[in-house]
Amino acid sequence: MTGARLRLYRIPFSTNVERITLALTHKDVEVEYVDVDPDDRGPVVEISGQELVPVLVDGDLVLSDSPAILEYLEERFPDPPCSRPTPPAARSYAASSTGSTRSGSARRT
Ligand SMILES: N[C@@H](CCC(=O)N[C@@H](CS)C(=O)NCC(=O)O)C(=O)O
Repeated sequence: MTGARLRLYRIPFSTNVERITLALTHKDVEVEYVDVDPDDRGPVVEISGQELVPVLVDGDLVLSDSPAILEYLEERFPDPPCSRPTPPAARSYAASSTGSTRSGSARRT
C-alpha cells in the first residue's frame, strides 16, 4: 500500500461499518478508525456532507455508503478478492430473484 493510511469513520454496533472492517481485515489493509459519537455526527457531516457511517477517507477521496466503499476497496486492493467471480447464469438468476431486472429470468435445469 502507498500513501497515507485510510481512515474509517465508525459508530459502535453498525453492521454497515462491520462489513467494511471485514473487507479491510480480509485484505490486510491498515486503517485508522475515527470513533464517532452517535449523538454528535458533526465530524461525519464535516468530512462527508452527510451524517451516516461508514465513511472512508483515502487521501483526498471521501466515500460514504458501504456498497460504494466495498466496490472501491475491491478495485484499490484487488488481492485477495472479497468475492469470487460469478458465472453469468448465476448472476442473471440472482438479479431476477431479487427483482433487480425488469424482465427475463434464469434457472438451472
Ligand atoms: N446505505 C448506507 C447506510 C448507512 C447507515 O444506515 N448507517 C447507519 C449505521 S449502520 C447510521 O449511520 N445510522 C444513523 C444512526 O444510527 O444514527 C450504507 O450502506 O452505508
